[in-house]
Amino acid sequence: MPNWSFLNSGLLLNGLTATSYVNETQFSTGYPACDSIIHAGLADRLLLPTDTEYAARISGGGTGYWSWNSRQHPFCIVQPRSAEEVSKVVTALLEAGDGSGDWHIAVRAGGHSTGGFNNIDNGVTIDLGNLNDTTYDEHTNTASIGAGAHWVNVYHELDKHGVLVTGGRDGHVGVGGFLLGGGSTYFMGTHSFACDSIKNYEIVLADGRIINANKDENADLWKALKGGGANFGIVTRFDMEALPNTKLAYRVRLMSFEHHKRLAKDFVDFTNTYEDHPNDALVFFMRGAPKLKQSLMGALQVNTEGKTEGTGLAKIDEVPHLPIPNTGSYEIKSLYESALHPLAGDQWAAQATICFANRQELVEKGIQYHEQLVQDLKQTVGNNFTTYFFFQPIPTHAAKISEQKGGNVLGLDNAADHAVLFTATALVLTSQHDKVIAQAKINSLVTTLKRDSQELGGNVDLVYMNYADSAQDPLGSYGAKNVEFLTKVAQQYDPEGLFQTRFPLGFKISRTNKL
Ligand SMILES: Cc1cc2nc3c(=O)[nH]c(=O)nc-3n(C[C@H](O)[C@H](O)[C@H](O)COP(=O)(O)OP(=O)(O)OC[C@H]3O[C@@H](n4cnc5c(N)ncnc54)[C@H](O)[C@@H]3O)c2cc1C
Ligand SMILES: *[C@@H]1O[C@H](CO)[C@@H](O)[C@H](O)[C@H]1NC(C)=O
Ligand SMILES: *[C@@H]1O[C@H](CO)[C@@H](O)[C@H](O)[C@H]1NC(C)=O
Ligand SMILES: CC(=O)N[C@H]1CO[C@H](CO)[C@@H](O)[C@@H]1O
Repeated sequence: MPNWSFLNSGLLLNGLTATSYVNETQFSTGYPACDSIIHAGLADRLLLPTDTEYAARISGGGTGYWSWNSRQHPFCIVQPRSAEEVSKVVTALLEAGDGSGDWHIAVRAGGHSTGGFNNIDNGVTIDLGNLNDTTYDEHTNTASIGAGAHWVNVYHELDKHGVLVTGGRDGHVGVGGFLLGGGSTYFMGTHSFACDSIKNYEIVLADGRIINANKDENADLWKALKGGGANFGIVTRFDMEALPNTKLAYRVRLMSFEHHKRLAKDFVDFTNTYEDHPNDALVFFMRGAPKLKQSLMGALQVNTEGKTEGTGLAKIDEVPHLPIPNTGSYEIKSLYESALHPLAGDQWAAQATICFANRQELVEKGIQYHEQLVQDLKQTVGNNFTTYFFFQPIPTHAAKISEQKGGNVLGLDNAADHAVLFTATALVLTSQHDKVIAQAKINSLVTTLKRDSQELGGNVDLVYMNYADSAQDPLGSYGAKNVEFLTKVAQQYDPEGLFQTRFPLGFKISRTNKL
């Protein structure tokens, strides 16, 4: 007798979770790719569009994506809980088809990137959110961190052991994407990029193998992963060198626009002398909004040893700040506490980045272009947007620290000048159309500023992956030698190029504008 029970269960997905299908192999989710996960024994790791958690995972709020840019709707979301399960998922999905129908695979860690790299409409999203364990081994002073964790949870766990790692500043940012792109932190002056403190990567390759990459084992892959992005496999765990859990001196100050020239100079001086005060951190920023008469100038000021006086920030401290609640005075707090107030997302986000040499006239141009952008967006986008421009120092001595720790692929090794990492961001509430307008304005502005830097002899090639728009070429910016190296390593660990083709999202070495 044929079993017709699917008429009132399997065929109509209403209210059913993937688990119901486990023993009913004649029924299909409707997608061979999702069925392949069931056949691999991972039905209860699957979220189908009919599951309530599926919608929650895609929307904003606590568990969703940071920006609306990532609200694609995959065939299904798969949430592996171990490296072994990631391996099974990768193998099942790659065997499920060749993608000739143009379905592909996305990988999500913390979900904070804004380039549309972490979710997919036609395809399956591998969600690493359950790989969120943090453990600490005091014998080796190593923190082992799951790729899907958020920094605030990492710090909370490490706090219990009296240690920290040089991770993200905003606690809700994810570990995976952040570390694969480099990682700019409060510890730039003493430890350079976050990726430079990674001792070992556990990674699942396209052929399903789970391997380690460190200075002794697969050392070429270890180096390539330090800034090389999602080109080699899925990293499941990062083992990082831990530091004593010092208290930070932390404050955010907002200042009147009238001080902008003075602040540009102070920022440049801070960067020029960074090596002499390496425990300080400064993120200089601007904030604009349609209702503000003038943009605000801002400084996020940190000393990682808890000092509030006699630091490299003393000159900036002389600029008076505005009496705005929750800003102004120093707080002495742990890295965990400082990560507790993430920047709210739930908007469309437009963003692009370049670096330039640490020259006051280039910082001032950035400031001037910010004011133009705000006027432009008032005309085009209207009343619902916020702009942020960020300026962060990358001193030449940081590259030397990276080198001592085994080197990364960002291409800063022989930098003659201190660099300024510049990011232009606009958050838009109204529509995707308005976001595209804002993105075009930002890309045009960044192109102009790049040209200015070239004309003034202040060009720095680096396009920092973690802030880059999908139209930019961060991997290409690392220089010919690094592009060649990354190409070789990708070919060695993924000979079929599956992380270039079946995992097409993000910055791919095969698509780099070769120098
Ligand atoms: C509010 C905010 C604050 C930020 N602050 C900082 C900062 O202080 N310093 C800084 O450097 N950057 C910062 N960023 C940028 C941030 O580093 C990037 O957005 C980064 O991509 C976030 O990582 P994620 O895991 O959350 O991202 P996701 O969007 O989940 O991942 C980003 C990309 O990496 C890939 N990926 C992620 N994990 C893996 C993995 N394990 N294996 C293979 N591929 C993977 C994804 O497929 C995707 O393409 C900030 C961003 C925001 C929105
Ligand atoms: C599948 O069938 C086996 C054997 O009949 C049973 O033990 C198991 O519980 C079933 N699994 C599910 C998820 O229904
Ligand atoms: C890890 O993720 C699970 C499932 O999303 C969640 O319940 C748990 O609280 C998370 N743990 C940590 C330490 O963040
Ligand atoms: C879509 C949206 O958020 N629209 C808002 C834009 O701003 C005006 C004025 O602040 C609001 O009234 C709208 O609701």
